[in-house]
Amino acid sequence: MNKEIEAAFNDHLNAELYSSYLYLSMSNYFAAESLDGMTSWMRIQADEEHVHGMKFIDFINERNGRVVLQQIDTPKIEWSKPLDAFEEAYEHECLISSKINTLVDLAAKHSDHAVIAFLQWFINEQVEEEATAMAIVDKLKMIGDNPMGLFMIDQQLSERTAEA
Ligand code: OFO
Repeated sequence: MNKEIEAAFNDHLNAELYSSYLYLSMSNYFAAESLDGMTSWMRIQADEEHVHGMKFIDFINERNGRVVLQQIDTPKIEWSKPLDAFEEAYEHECLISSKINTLVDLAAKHSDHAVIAFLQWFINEQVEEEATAMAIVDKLKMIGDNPMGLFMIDQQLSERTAEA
């Protein structure tokens, strides 16, 4: 595996694991707020990000690269309201999308088509994840400070199940 791509993949797998940490932290914030649906939704999101990190690990190993695990930053633990947490989740997804785009550019620079093919799955996933987070942000903005609205969104989010 090209060394520059290997280093960038190691950095990116750290970013995916940080995403998992961040969403786990948000999940615990929602638990403290007794928002069970959001707690569960974010926990599933955290699990998915962990899987994303594992996909990078598997790919690096398959290509005879070397996985180097790095320290994972401590995520924040408090948000002022659910809307703030979901807005931050949306912004974080946009950041991850831009990092994936940079990886694609790097792979193109080295004409590594296998890497580009691998990253294609993440490009599609990010489109979905940005849209999902934005849809929740929009709903939370719509309800404002209405507790009944928050209760209903929380109920809706409790219906999310882990992907098989
Ligand atoms: Fe949602 O970030 Fe992974 O890819």
